[in-house]
Amino acid sequence: MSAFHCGTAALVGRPNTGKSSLLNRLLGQKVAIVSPKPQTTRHLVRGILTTPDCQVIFIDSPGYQTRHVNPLNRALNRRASEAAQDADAVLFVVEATRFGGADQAALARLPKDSPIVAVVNKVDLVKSRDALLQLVRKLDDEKRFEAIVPVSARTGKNIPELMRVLGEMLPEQAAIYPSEQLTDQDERFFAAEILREKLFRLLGEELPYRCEVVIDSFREERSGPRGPGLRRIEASIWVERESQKPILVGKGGEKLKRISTAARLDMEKLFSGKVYLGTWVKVKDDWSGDARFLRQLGYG
Ligand SMILES: Nc1nc2c(ncn2[C@@H]2O[C@H](COP(=O)(O)OP(=O)(O)OP(=O)(O)O)[C@@H](O)[C@H]2O)c(=O)[nH]1
Ligand SMILES: [Mg+2]
Repeated sequence: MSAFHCGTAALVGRPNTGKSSLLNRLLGQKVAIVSPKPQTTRHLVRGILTTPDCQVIFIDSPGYQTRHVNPLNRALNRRASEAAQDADAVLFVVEATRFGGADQAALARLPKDSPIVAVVNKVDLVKSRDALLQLVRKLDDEKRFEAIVPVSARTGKNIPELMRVLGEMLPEQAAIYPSEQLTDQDERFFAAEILREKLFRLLGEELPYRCEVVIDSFREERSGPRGPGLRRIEASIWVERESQKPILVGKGGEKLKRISTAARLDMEKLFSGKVYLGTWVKVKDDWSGDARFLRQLGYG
């Protein structure tokens, strides 16, 4: 019988390459938020996958970016670097349709001695085999990768091959977590993430970047004879200007209601129970440039 492998694997790369989608596909369940907009991920999200051969603790990270650099962006880049630094293996995720300067900048930030797999995601979008081969060759020229694995988070193509390659790169040791455990982060964390995903999906191009979610209270009522307990969640959505508030709230509160309802339904699915979600919109001038406020939010 071959030895069991267990360790951490960081998902890194420039924004929007599909790191979070890939984590969800690998786990077979949605834990990381996803949107068509770049810079959706702001927190390190941990997802645990146990197979008969290995246990991988995946760490999804914010896309490394060089544009619009403010204190928030710098904190996010730091987080991505830390995730790579601390991991046993790195999954460097690029899009199958391009490998450019932004990818190279992200690659240059990775620790010199980490084992790295280049994950070429979104192969479902590739029209010609030649174009894909060319991209793989370009990656190979970097001479940084233990392996180059084309996959699709959308269709699931080649995910077992990625797991096979990755498992062998992790240290030989027993599992750290019970095999059924999906994450070690709490429901409060995921509640904030789910609400932030809805802001990214249901607001325009700019406003999501001006929003931050803070869970002010999370209480689980005991289950009783009338059924399982209700989770009572109160959340603040911070925006940067008074003028952004009415856009987020919408006419007659309609927009905020849509956002809150979508978030509540997703929370109920993930937590397998009823949720009451109260949301308040608050203003903190230019919060994404305010180092003190960022520290309070945990951006360190
Ligand atoms: N066609 C296709 N689209 C994908 C695939 N994987 C992800 N996407 C889409 O790419 C977009 C970005 O996906 P995310 O998973 O949020 O990307 P990310 O790398 O986590 O982005 P950041 O957190 O912003 O760095 C979303 O619209 C996804 O639906 C794939 O395999 N094929
Ligand atoms: Mg992401």
